[in-house]
Amino acid sequence: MPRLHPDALPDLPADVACPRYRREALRAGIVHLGVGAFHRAHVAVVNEAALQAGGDLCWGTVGVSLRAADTRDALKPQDGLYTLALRDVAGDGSAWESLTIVGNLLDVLVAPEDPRAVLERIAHPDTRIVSLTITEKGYHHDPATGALRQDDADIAHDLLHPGAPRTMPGFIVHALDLRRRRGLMPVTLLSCDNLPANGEMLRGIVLAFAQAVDADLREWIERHCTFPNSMVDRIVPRTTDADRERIGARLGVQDAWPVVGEPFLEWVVEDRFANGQPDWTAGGARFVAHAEPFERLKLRMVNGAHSALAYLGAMAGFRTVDRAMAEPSLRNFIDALMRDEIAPTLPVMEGLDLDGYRMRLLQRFSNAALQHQTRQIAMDGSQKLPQRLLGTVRDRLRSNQPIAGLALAVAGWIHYLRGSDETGAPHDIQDPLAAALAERLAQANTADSMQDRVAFFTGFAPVFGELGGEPRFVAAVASHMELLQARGVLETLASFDARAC
Ligand code: CS2
Repeated sequence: MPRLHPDALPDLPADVACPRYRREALRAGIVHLGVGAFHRAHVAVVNEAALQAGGDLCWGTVGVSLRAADTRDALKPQDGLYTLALRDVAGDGSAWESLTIVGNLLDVLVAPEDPRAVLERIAHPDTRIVSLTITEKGYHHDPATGALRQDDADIAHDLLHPGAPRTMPGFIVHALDLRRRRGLMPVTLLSCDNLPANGEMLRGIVLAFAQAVDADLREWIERHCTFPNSMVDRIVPRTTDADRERIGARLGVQDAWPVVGEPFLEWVVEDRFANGQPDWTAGGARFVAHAEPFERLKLRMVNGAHSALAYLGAMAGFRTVDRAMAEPSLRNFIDALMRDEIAPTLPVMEGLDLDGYRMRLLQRFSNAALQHQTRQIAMDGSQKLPQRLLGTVRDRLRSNQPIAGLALAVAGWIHYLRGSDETGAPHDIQDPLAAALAERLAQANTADSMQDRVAFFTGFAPVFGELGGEPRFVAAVASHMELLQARGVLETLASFDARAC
């Protein structure tokens, strides 16, 4: 089968949407770090809509992979074109899919192959926005406090090697230094990761790194660059070979790396750009003055519930989120967790129908056309739990409210860390802190009582902060751990009492 390529566009089926703007005239106003599936199914798609609506052709994108060459290798022969497949289940239970060819990715740079090219791209006069989806661990921060980990070996490397960095802070700060020295315009640094106050956090990390490089540079960045907070939402499972085959068959050409997502999309961005921005409202984005309430809503409801479902679901042997949702006890638990424990901690937001938001989420999680793997969401728990579940726990402890469901979700993570599900199937613990967590767990398990084990484990400050010293939290997690270990997830859920802790 021939490859997807600009020359193949005229012959694609009529129901496949294709770029209508003059692609050959696009310039790269955006450099995107972390050009994975999420970016290609979210930010790039909204950006594409702005171009399709007649937006300025200065807003093409150069993507950067901070680690692997696979995305570049897949997309280069396709001249950067790829397919977005939006999937859902129709009323009759059959899966449907709409296909769009996305064209605003002009090039993909692979940072380890040529770090200088990445620095020069960020320092290019055309570059006006540097956006990021590098996942939580790409920030090299302490998950509990959000501060840059100065003890991190790669950060130490990047401070010493301005011409060949490895990390996001290294690339951004050293490239901004080039811009400053060359008298170029500042840029907007736009985090699109699932972190609370992601722009503020990115700012803190970039400024801390810059301070260690040169205090004047820090001041230049602080004065001229902006770091808007943003909330991003779309479920994007990992692309499978089955997706590649099905999409290729429909296109009549082979796409080596299409991306698959749900139809739902939200993007709320603070309107603080240092050097202009595309009209992303054409693709459904909203510009607001303060994104933090939206971020909190999303991280706690969508991601908090998602992680709870992933750990408990995976341990009960459910491979996909929709299968886990088809188990009534899990669905009811997730619904109750959102309604009774998470929603009451959220700020009042004008025009938000929180019940409707929750019902919609239950539907989104039940989308069987996505085949979203519970293990994919279970990854990197140490980086995800603080903003997804533990902030909510803290708020509820402070106002003396029950935390039984949240504690069960946290217990689900600890249960998952044992490395095999309840059917005996093993799973890898993929987490940047995996070694430290394994050590902590092994030591915890030498204690006599479950209470002491959980107290020791949750004493791990990089994840739990001070929470390990909260007797109510420890007792609640310990009582669920007893049940999970003795009887498993489904029986624990059957006897779950929301008022118990
Ligand atoms: C998921 C998110 O993998 C995960 O941790 O919870 O990627 C989730 O699908 C998105 O944030 C939804 O917007």
